Parts: sequence; C-alpha cells; structure tokens
Amino acid sequence: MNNLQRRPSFHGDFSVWVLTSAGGGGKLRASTTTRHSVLELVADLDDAMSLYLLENRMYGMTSGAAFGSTGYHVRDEFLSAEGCEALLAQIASYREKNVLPRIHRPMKGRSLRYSVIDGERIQRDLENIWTLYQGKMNEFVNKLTGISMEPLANSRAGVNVNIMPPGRSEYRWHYDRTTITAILYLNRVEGGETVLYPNYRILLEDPRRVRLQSLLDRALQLRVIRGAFGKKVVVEPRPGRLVVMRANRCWHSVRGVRGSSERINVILSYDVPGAEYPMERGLDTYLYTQEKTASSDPNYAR
Ligand SMILES: O=C(O)CCC(=O)C(=O)O
Ligand SMILES: [Fe+2]
Repeated sequence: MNNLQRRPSFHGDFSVWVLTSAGGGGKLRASTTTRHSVLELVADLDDAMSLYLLENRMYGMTSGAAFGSTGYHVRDEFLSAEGCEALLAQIASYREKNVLPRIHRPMKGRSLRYSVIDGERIQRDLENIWTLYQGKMNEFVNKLTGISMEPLANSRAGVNVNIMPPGRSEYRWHYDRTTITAILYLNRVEGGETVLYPNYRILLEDPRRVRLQSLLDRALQLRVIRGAFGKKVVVEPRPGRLVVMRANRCWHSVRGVRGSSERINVILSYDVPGAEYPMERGLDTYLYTQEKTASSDPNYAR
C-alpha cells in the first residue's frame, strides 16, 4: 500500500509530496510533485555571498581573487534537506523507467567505475536539475569566481548525475576539461570522499599540446613531488553540501563507497564563453558509454 506523506516545509510556502511505499522499507518510489520548485530550496545565495565577501575583504581580496588562490570552495547547506530528497526522488523515478550505462574503465590505482545520467537525459527528463544548472548554480559560480561563466554548449557533459553503488565503485584521478565544476552531494554515504589537490597543475595555454601536458601532469603526480608541493583536501559527501573547484587545475578523484547506500551527486560544469576542448569526443564516449575508446586515456587525446 502506498501512502502520501507531507514533508515538513523548510521555507514557509514550500511543500513537497512524496509517495512512499509502506512495504518497501521506506524507499522513495515515485516522483515528487512540488508546488514550488526545488530551486526555492537552494539556500539564500545573497546571504552566503555577502558573508564570503566580508571574510575576504578583511584580507583585502575580492571574492574572485580569494577563490582563485584557494582553488576550491566548500559550502554546506547549499541545498536544503528537502531539496535533496526531492531531487533524489526524481532521480529514483527516472531510474525506474530508464537503464543507465555502467561505466568501467580500469586504471592503475583508482579506476573509473560508476553509473551516470548524462546532461542530454537531464535536459529531457530532469527539469529541476536542468534549471538549477542553467540558473541558480550559474549565478553562484559567477559571483564566487567574479567571472562571467556559462553552461557548456555540450549539454551532455555540462551536467551529470553520478551514481556510485557501494562495493567496487570509485572515480579515477583526473582533471576536468572545464574551468569550473560544482559538485552537489545529495546524500550521506560511508566513504566516497572527494579527494583533491587544489590548484595543482601547470596548465599549458594551448590545449592541443597534449603530450607535454601529460608529461607535466605525470611529473606533478609523482608521490614525492605531490608530497612536497601538493596539499591534499578530503571532502566528505553530505546532503546539500557543495564543492566548487577550478576543475582543470584541481587534480581529483573519489574514494570507494563503503556501507550499503549508493552515493548520488550532481556535477555541474561551467566555462568562459566559446571554450573548446580538443579531447571532447573521445572523452564523452569514455565517460558516458560502454563503448571501447581509441585511447586508453582520452583526457590526453586530440
Ligand atoms: O563525484 C565527485 O565527487 C567527483 C566526480 C568527478 O570528478 C567528475 O564527475 O568529474
Ligand atoms: Fe571531475
């Protein structure tokens, strides 16, 4: 028997109705209907930004300069618990009707092993996430960086839902193709920490110089070098927590997920207008399909 439950409202006028299955261990079954958009559950951005600006002014920095020099920013409660639950329910409902690719790209060290809802699917069927990508998150990123960023023209890569079941899933070490990536965690899990080395790259201006770029990256990634020059940051997933990073300069990965719950988060990428990525096609096949790729590491292909 299903029963309709009213969830408590966080912001006065918001209400979300969740259909729960009484016999199903309380697992969310059907999608939520919102009288007001999930986006209204995004914590008040102006308050968050004024505080951030105030803190930085004390050190004589603008928001953009402060973010640029740390290379990342963590913000708790970017999305309220109710907002997270609503998005999780919409994702669960999408998964009841659609099969997701299971990606396994073995690597030395940490491999890439996850499931994903790519941005084309999100644009078609997950309206709240798409709107967040195009709107509030873009605004937040622009204020934080002090730069006018845009969602990617390549919507498939622009916004993703990453799903990592406990057990063997993990996300390999890499740099993203884009200037900025925002990671929004939706649930609490055991393990599954994002590990990053902020601003840890000598990034060549010409993105076609992949051989030299790969050489420089591998040199910095040597254990002795990163021990001496890198700073390791570990971020635990928490519902509503947001990490924004300079993604093509932060070397990052995700540790294995333990326990019994899946790790689910939303990855939203932005860049300056007209940004191009020579490795784009091979990398999209690698990240979003189960097909073989021409290169074993398309991050360094042209
Ligand atoms: O899930 C995370 O914490 C990071 C995932 C990631 O790096 C990516 O999707 O590019
Ligand atoms: Fe990434």
